[in-house]
Amino acid sequence: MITVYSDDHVGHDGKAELHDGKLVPSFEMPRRAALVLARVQETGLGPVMPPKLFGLDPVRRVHAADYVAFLEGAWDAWVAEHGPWDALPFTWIAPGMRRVVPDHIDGKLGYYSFDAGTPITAGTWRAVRAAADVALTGAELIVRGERGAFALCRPPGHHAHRACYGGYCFFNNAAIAAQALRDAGAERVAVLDIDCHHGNGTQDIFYDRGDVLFVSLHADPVQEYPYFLGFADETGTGAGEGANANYPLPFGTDFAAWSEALAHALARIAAFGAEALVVSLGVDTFKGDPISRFRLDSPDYTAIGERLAAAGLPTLFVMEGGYAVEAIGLNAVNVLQGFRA
Ligand code: SP5
Ligand code: ZN
Repeated sequence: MITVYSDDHVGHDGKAELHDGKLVPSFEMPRRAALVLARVQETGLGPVMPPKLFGLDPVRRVHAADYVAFLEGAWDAWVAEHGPWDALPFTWIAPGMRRVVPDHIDGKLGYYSFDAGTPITAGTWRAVRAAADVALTGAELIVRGERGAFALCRPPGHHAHRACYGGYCFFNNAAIAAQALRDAGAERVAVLDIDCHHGNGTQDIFYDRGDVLFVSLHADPVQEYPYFLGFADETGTGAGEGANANYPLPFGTDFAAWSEALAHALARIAAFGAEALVVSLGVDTFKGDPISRFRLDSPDYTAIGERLAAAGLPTLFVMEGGYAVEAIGLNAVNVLQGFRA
C-alpha cells in the first residue's frame, strides 16, 4: 500500500491546550506523524510518496472561502496584535448572540472555532495545506485504481466544519478527499469514521447530501468530546436523509462491543452502494490513549483492517487522532497491514 506523506506538518507545533482547567502540553504533536511514518517504513508496508500540489480549489469544495482566507492570515494577524505566541481563542458565539465577523483577531478566532484545544502556530497554515494535498494525492491514487492508499495527514481533520476549526483540526482532510472522489466521477462515496471522537465536521459538511454517506463509531457525546453532535438520532436531512449513521458507545467499550457496532456500520455502507470508501483512521480508541476511554488493544487494529478489506471497496485511509504516541505507529499500521493481508 502506498503512503502519502509530507514533512510540512512539523512547523505546526502547538505549545499548549486547555485541558481539565489547565494549559497542558498539546497532545497533538509532530512526533505522532513521525512515528507512524517510521512504522510504515520499518514494516515495509509499501512506498512512501510526497503529495502533489492541488492548490486551494479542492479545499474550497468543502470549506467556505472566507474561512480559508481567515486561516491563511490568522497567524500574521495574531502576531501583529499579541506577538509570536500560539494563538488560542477564548470566547465564542452562544445562542442569543449575533453571528457577525469581528475585525479584531481575538473575535475572529472565536468566530471561526469551537474549542480552546487547537492552537494556531507559525507553521499551521503550511501544515494544513500540506495535509489537504496529502489527502487529495491519496484520493487520486484511488481514482487511478489502487485498492488501498494511506494519507498520513497531520494535523487531523474530522472535527473541522465548513467554516470552523477545533479538535486539533483545520481542514477536513477526509471530507476534501471524499469530495475529490465525487468530482473524479464516483457516484457514491462512503466515509467511515473510526476515531474515538465523533467526526462532527465531516457529518455536518455532508449532512444534507445523499451522495456521501457518513458513518461513525465513537464515544457517546453525552460523555465525551465534542459533546454537541454525534447522537444516534442524527440521520441526515433533505436529500441527505438516511445518509448519516452514528454509533455512540459508552466509556469502557472494548473490542467485542466496538466490533459489533462495526458490523452494523459496514452493513450500512454495503447497502448504500458506495463506489469508494474513505476511512477516518483515528487510533485513540486504544486502551492506552491518554485522552480517551475505549479499550481496544493493538492486535484489534489488525482485525479492523481485515474487516475493512472484506467490504471490498477501494479504500483511502486518512490519519486522524491517536495520542498514545509510543503505540500510534503500531496501531495505525496494524490496520493497514490487516487491510493488505
Ligand atoms: C482528531 C482528534 O482526535 N481530536 C480530539 C480532540 C479532543 N480534544 C479534547 C479532548 C477532551 C478529552 N477530555 C478528557 C477529560 C479527561 N479528564
Ligand atoms: Zn479523536
